[in-house]
Amino acid sequence: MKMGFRWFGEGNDTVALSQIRQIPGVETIVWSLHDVPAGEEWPMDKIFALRDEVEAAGFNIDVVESVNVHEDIKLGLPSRDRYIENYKRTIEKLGQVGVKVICYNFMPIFDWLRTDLHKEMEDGSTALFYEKARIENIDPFDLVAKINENSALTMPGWEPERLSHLTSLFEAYKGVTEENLWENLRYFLNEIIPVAARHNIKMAIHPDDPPWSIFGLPRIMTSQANFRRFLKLHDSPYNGITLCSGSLGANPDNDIVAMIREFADRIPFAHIRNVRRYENGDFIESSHRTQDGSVDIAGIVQAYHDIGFTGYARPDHGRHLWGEQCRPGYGLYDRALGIMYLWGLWDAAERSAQK
Ligand code: CS2
Ligand code: MN
Repeated sequence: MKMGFRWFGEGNDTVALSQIRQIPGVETIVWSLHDVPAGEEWPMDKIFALRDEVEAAGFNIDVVESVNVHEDIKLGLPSRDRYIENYKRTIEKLGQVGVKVICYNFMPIFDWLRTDLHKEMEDGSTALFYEKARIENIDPFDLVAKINENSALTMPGWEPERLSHLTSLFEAYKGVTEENLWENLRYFLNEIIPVAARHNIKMAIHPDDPPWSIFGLPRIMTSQANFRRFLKLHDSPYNGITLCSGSLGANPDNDIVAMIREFADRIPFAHIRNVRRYENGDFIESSHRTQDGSVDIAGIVQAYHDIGFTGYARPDHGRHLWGEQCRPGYGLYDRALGIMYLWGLWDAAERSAQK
């Protein structure tokens, strides 16, 4: 297991590379060019600049998260071919600087969705929280209208300046079914995986977060059965998964350990984090420790050890501790604690395997 840490770039992250350097065992910076819009080709000079900065700080740039997929590709519009060409050129360029894994997702409109970015926990820390009932009966067009009337009703991802964009995207997704999304994903994979293979880059799709349909939008990367289907859509070692235990773990039906064992040779990248689920379907992103949440992190690390996992891992979101001001979910302290927990479990597994 190789350990990575997500970093959003100088001026875009409250955490410094020099701080990450002091977390034991971190070799890889998980990075992206966050200012390049989805669908555009990444400029080589920016890639070089990022590489030089990260390497000078003592890390490698093996993992990119994410190269985002333009909505027209997910929608299967004729304009997708142009964006797919750009995507391929970005893969080629990342191959030139030695990138090994590209994480991406195929979620319509929203990436991860939460209702509260700073929900207070019993110990005074805050964490990302999802309130199911608040999302469940929302008609997106209705919500847009309400926020237009009263901007205090906004939710993360629904900031007033995004509303007109959101409205047209929701229009575009009307009538798009899960089967359409599968077909559009297959088309995309058939185009990009051969390019990734030529450059020895493993593509690793991230699960949908939460792993169920929201606002009536189709979502397909949600379960073990669907990941099985995904891997068969384009059967290549370069077509893999970012197995995110926290995203998948929001649904109690998902057995992450079973997924690790079944998909063992197709997981180039692991996101390992916990989530505490409540009876009513709400969940909160608890500490990485098994006892603090509903996901068996100890069992997960043991399973990775058992399969001889040599891929990349990172702690995923963390809580906000000790008054830290940071990007929601991406502070220094809790992710650093998470890494030490993961290493502890890993080393214990290593010891017991040697006996
Ligand atoms: C999130 C996502 O759960 C997560 O890892 O932080 O933003 C994730 O990075 C993307 O969905 C990957 O494409
Ligand atoms: Mn994740």
